[in-house]
Amino acid sequence: MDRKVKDRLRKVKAHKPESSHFLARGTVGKTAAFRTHRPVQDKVNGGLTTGLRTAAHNMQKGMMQSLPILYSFRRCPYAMRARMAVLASGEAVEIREVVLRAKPQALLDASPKGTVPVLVLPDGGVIEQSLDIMLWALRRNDPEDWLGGQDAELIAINDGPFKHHLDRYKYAGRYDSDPLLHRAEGIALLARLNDRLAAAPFLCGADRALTDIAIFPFVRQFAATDQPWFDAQPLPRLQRWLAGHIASALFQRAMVRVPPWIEGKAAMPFVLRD
Ligand SMILES: N[C@@H](CCC(=O)N[C@@H](CS)C(=O)NCC(=O)O)C(=O)O
Repeated sequence: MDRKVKDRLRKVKAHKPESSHFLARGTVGKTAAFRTHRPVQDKVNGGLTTGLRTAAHNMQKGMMQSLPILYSFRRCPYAMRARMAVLASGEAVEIREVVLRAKPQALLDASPKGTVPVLVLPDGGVIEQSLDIMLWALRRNDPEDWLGGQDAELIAINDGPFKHHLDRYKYAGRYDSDPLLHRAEGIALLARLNDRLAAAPFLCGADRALTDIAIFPFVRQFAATDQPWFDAQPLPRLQRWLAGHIASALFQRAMVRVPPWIEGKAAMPFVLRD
C-alpha cells in the first residue's frame, strides 16, 4: 500500500473523539468522531475515500460488536446507578434504551426476568442486577476508588425498606397505599443518612463512592415526588448531598437521552463511555 494511504489510515484509526460520550453509528456527520474524520476523507480522491470510509466504518462497527450491551431505561434509578458506574469506570458499553411496556425480545432472551438494567457481555455472560453491573465496571477500572466506599448495609436499607416506602409514597394509587404514612417512613430513613453526612460530605468519606451513587437516584426520586415538601425538611446535609449529585457532570452525562432501541433497526446503536 502507498505510504501516504497508510499514514492516512493510521490517522483515522488513531483518532479518539473527545467530547462525545454517546457515539451513534448510522448518523454520520452528527458525531464528533465522524465530524473529525470528514476533512480527512474529503481531501482524498475517489478510490481512497471509499477505502477510508470503510476503514472508519469498520472500526466503529468492530468496536460496537465487541462491546458489552447495556439494556437500560433512562428514568430507572437502578439503571441510573449502573450507567453512572460504567461512566466513572471509563468502560465503553453499547447502550440500548428499552421501552418497558415493549421490551425487546433480545433482552428477554438474555434475561427472562425482564427488568433493566441488564448487561450482556461479549462472551455471552449476563449480569442482571444493577449493583453487580456497578461492580463489574469498577472491578475493571476504578479511577475514583468507588470500591473503597462500599457500605453494604446502607445499600441494603435503600434497596429494601426505603424502596418499599418510596414506591408506596410515589405510586400510592398503584399500591393502594397511604402515601403520607410511607413518606414518613421514608424520610425517617433519610434522616439517618443526613446524620451520617455530619461526619463527611459523602456517605463513606470525603469523596463520592459506590454507596453514594447506589443510593442517590432513589433519594432523588423520593425528593421529586413532592419537591417543596422535601426542601422544607430539616435535612440540610442530605439536601446538599442530593443537589451536588444532581448537578454533577457525571449525572448529567448518565442522563443523556438515547432514542429507544428497536430490534432490527440498525440506525441506533449508541456507545456509553466517559
Ligand atoms: N434488582 C433489580 C431491579 C431492577 C428493576 O426493578 N428495574 C425496573 C425499572 S426501574 C424494571 O425493569 N421493571 C420492569 C418493568 O417495569 O416492566 C436491579 O437492581 O437491577
